[in-house]
This record gives sequence, structure tokens and C-alpha cells, in this order.
Amino acid sequence: MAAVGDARTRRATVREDAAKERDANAVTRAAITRHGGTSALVNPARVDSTPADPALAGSAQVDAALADSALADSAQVDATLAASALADSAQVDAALADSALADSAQVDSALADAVPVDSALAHLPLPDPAFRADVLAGLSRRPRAIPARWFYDRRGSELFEDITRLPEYYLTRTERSILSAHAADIASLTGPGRAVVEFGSGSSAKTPLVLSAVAPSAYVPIDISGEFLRDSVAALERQFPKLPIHPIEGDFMHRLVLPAALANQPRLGFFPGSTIGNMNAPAAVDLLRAMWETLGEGSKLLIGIDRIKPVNVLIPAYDDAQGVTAEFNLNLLHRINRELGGTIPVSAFRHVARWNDTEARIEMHLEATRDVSFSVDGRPFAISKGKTIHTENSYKYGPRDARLLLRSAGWTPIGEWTDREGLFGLILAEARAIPAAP
Ligand code: SAH
Ligand code: AVI
Repeated sequence: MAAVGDARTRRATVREDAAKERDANAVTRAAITRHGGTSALVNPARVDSTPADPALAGSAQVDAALADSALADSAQVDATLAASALADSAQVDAALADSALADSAQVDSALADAVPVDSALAHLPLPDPAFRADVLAGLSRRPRAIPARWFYDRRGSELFEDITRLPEYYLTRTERSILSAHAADIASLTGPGRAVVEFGSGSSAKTPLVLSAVAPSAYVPIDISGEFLRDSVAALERQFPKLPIHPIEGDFMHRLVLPAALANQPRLGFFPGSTIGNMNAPAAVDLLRAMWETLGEGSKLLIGIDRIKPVNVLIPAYDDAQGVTAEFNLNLLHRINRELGGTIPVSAFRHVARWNDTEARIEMHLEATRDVSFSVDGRPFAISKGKTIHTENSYKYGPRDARLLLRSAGWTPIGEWTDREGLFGLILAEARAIPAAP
């Protein structure tokens, strides 16, 4: 294991690795290249051309999902959201380039008279095509729904950090307390010298607890929120100056090509915060399988999964007294206005958090408080008073459900910890081949 002590040498190594991985990948996401170009530390080419679920990859299937305006029930919406998240964005980009989304037969007949893009928008930076596609499709389907990953622009990442400090948001402090209390047990089960690969690393606030315990060979934080990732890496480099850090700005829903420097190093995946809860079960299994493939057989995964608990604890965690979660939710509309030339009257929407007991999930919505009409990227939309845009699901799991979810994707639980009240679960699992049925 080559420990690169000097930050400049490390950056040079990362650049070399980036060049190799660029060659290794058949498809590079345009959006990642765009962001990746802003920092030498962020490797622009790492997303494998194979999405987690190849069946959902083809643009024809994506188009078909977009065309289905009869999506009445939320399970179907989840499937479509998963399809949208998993769709190979290169193909989505290609579809956009062909103006496939402008075809009213494929999207929504109401869009047939779509207003052309306002020339006043010409000065705006190029919007992320995948964001544009998800927003236009999400506002066109019924019920309306936009994938939660678009919360995380810089402002969204900052607001999420504020949420983690709220008294009502028990998740972060509980998971941190479990990690502190059991770091030594976790380290004895993982052993030293693993490359720690963190999925959805955000501020990497909990990461030092793990890095200090497991004596890692390298650290690979992965996040779509590029600017925020760069700041977090700079802080970690100061704290762990001898640790090679290889940040990846990208979408973890795809199987990733890890930096060449990690070849032959055993791996420990780290997926804290119950981010797995933001996916429905099929998407969660696809993601866990993609992680299995990214990390390889024999790897370990330390994952935080929030538990089912009384509604009087859950609802305030997602609808806090200070209104920070409301601001986080509404920031999605501001982001659409900022990046996609939207004219959404944000003050005409209110944040709603609901517990859906059948699905065992918190749902966040943005509800129109009056009839509204607006445009996004020149396309007209109307929402009647009381109707919502579904913006997030946060699934909660019982301990057995959580273990079953992991096993469904080839991860065998080998350790499990919780807090005194059993609010949150932390599971260590191992990537094993799925055994044959008896
Ligand atoms: N792990 C941190 C942050 C959780 S917030 C914690 O435990 O507190 C969820 C994080 O996942 C955000 O930083 C967000 O930018 C990132 N994220 C969400 N969807 C993603 C995706 N599809 N690919 C990569 N990162 C994603
Ligand atoms: C990142 N994710 C696990 C958070 C959650 O609890 O579902 C996002 C969040 N949404 C509202 N508050 C926090």
C-alpha cells in the first residue's frame, strides 16, 4: 500500500489515476466532466457505463417510463423514480439532445404547445441535463415527483448539515454515539489496512470516528455535491495528512470504477446517515448490489439504517420547529428557478411531512397553497391548490427487515449495534457470494 504523505504528490497521483480510469471507462457523464473540470482533486471519469440495473438503462425504457402518465399509485412512482435515478445519464443526455422530451407524445400532451426557451436565459450556465430531464418528467407525471438526490446543490448540502444539528433530528447524533461507543468492536471485525469508500459522504462529519478506529490505507469519499465534497476533503486532509484521499464526484447509483491506487487493497464501504432509506426496496437492493460489485467479494460494508419508531418522534424530525427542513425542501424549487430558468412562485408552496404506515416511510411533499402556473426551461406547468410535488421518501426498517435487505444484495451481516432506545441501527456486513438455496 503506497501511503502518499505529501498533498502535492497525492494530487499528481490522483491525476494519473484519473487519466487511467478515463481510458477504462466507455462512457463519461457529461455532468460529472463539467463539475470535475473545476478541481484537480475531483476525478472526472469514473462512472462505469453499466448502471446498477441494466434493464432500466436504455433510453427507450426511460422514455417509456416518462410517457406513462397513468402512474396513480406511489409504488409505481417509486419504480419510475428508481428508473430515472438509474438511467444511464449519457443515454438521457442523448435523448435530450434529440429533443425526445419535447415530443408531446412521449411526455404529456399538455406540453405540445411548449413555449420555446426564452432567449433571456442564454446567459445562464448550461443546466445539468439529468436534472432538467428529472424535473420536466417529474412535473409532467401524476402524482408529481422529483428524485430526492436533486436536493443537494451547495445550499441543499449546507441546509442538510443544519438539519443534522436540530434537536428533533435524532438520526445524526444517535448514529455518531453508536459509532463512538463501538468503534473498537467495529475495528476488530474489519481489521486494519482497508481502503474506506464512503457513499454520499457529504460533510464527512462522522468519518473521522471510523478512520481513527480502522487504520485505513486510503479514503474514497463519493458524493454528487461537488463543491461541498471538495471542502470536506480539504478539512479531512488537514486532519489526516498522511492518508491518501481520492474523492469521486459522481452518482453512487452506478457501479463505480475505483481509483487504480486501490487495486489489491481490501475495502470497507461506509454508508452512514440512513441514506439507503431514501430509496425504495428495489432501488436499495440495486444500489447495494452495485456497491458489492464496486467493492468486490470479501469487502465489508458499515451501513447506518434508521428504524421504525413512533410517529410523534418521526414527524418532528422531518418537520422541525425552526423550519430548517421546510427550507431544505423548498430549496429544490429555488434550485429549479436558479438552474433551469424556472418561474416557480416558491412562496405559494408549503413543506409537508407525512408518515405512510403501509410503506413504512416518511414522505416529504411540496404542497401548492393556491392554484399556480409557472414555466421551467420555457415549458408551462400548472398545479392546483392542495396538490403536491413528492420530493422525498425516507424508509424506516425494523432490525430483521434491515438484515434481509442486506442479504438480498449479497451482504451478510456480521455485526450490529444500536443505541439504548433502539432508535437507529448500525450494521457491519460482508460481501459473500449468495449461497445456493437448500
Ligand atoms: N453521509 C452523510 C450525509 C448524508 S446526506 C451523513 O451521514 O450525514 C446524503 C448525501 O448523499 C448528500 O451529501 C448527497 O449529496 C449525497 N447523495 C445523494 N444522492 C446521491 C447519489 N445518487 N450519488 C452520490 N451522492 C448522493
Ligand atoms: C440523507 N437522508 C438520509 C435524510 C433523511 O433523513 O432521509 C435527508 C433528510 N430529509 C429531510 N431531513 C433529512
